[in-house]
Amino acid sequence: MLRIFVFFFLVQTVIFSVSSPPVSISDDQRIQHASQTLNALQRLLDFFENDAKDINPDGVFCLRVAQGQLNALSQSLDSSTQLTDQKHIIQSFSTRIDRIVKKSIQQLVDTDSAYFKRFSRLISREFVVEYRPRKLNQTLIERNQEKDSFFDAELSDQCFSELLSQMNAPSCSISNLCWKKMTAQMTSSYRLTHQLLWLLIAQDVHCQNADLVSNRSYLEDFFCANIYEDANFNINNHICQDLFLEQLLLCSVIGYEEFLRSDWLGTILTWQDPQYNCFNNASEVSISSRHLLVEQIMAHECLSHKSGLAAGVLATYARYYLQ
Ligand SMILES: *[C@@H]1O[C@H](CO)[C@@H](O)[C@H](O)[C@H]1NC(C)=O
Ligand SMILES: *[C@@H]1O[C@H](CO)[C@@H](O)[C@H](O)[C@H]1NC(C)=O
Ligand SMILES: CC(=O)N[C@H]1CO[C@H](CO)[C@@H](O)[C@@H]1O
Repeated sequence: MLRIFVFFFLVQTVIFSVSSPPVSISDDQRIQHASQTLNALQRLLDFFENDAKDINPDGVFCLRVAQGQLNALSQSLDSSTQLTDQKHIIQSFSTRIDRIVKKSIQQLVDTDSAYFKRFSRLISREFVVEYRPRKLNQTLIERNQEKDSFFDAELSDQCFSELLSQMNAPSCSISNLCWKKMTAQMTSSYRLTHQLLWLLIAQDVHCQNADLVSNRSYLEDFFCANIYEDANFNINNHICQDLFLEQLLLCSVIGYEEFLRSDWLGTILTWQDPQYNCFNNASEVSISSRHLLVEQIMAHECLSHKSGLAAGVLATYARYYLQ
């Protein structure tokens, strides 16, 4: 309680000094939500810092996504006339993530070589995608149809590798198989989120493939309209917390702000372990294979991927409230 109060106090009066008095209740609420979010993120980073050696590549990747969001927020605060991050808290969180990730990468180099090597370029730096605030397009929702949730992890990894091997290359080729699988309709669950993730990774590695560039905006609209339906179902039925966090993270980092609902934030905050500050609930976990976005159990039954996703989600909410 004290801690929340202290942080809240800092956020309101020191870190984010508002140049003019808040004009509406909603400005006030925004600051309040942001302080709750940053407080939760700070505790989560405490957890990661204490157990950095046990974070798997998937958890590291999510922390890089969180870092990208924090860096973008920090830049926007630097040029803001309304809010000032006087103690550079946002930048210090980003620096902290960098330190945590470097520690865990040192460990991964030794213990997880093949899988780690495949994705080492992806997690060597912050993850950056364009944030463009936009609305969901309801007409793109595929209703009352049988969807395919089968997730072929090997194929998915292969298509991610295809992109990563062309990082910053002047031209970028995509195999027919990957294009077909990664843009297929009528999919759901992790299969669907990984189709979107593939698009985001393409952007992060600056893949300038013509088909991809001309269809990106439509595909993002299509994926996120359907992911929203899926996410809403999961949270309303109290199932699949990890999948829900992944759905929220991937669509919100590119600007589908309808995902950043304050009632959803409230629910997510209740999932954080009050003692260990991580995200756990191992009853949901199925550790099938070592492919991108798989789970690993850390100290105190904490979950690496789920806690990483939560870090990304909290950073994205903070950006949304403060930028
Ligand atoms: C929504 O998607 C439909 C179908 O692709 C398209 O015709 C329409 O222009 C889109 N609406 C918006 C607002 O983008
Ligand atoms: C753990 O996950 C299960 C299945 O998703 C869910 O029903 C349960 O409420 C969760 N428990 C907590 C404490 O969140
Ligand atoms: C391969 C593919 O689906 N390409 C489409 C990309 O978008 C253009 C224009 O929007 C379409 O004409 C292509 O068919």
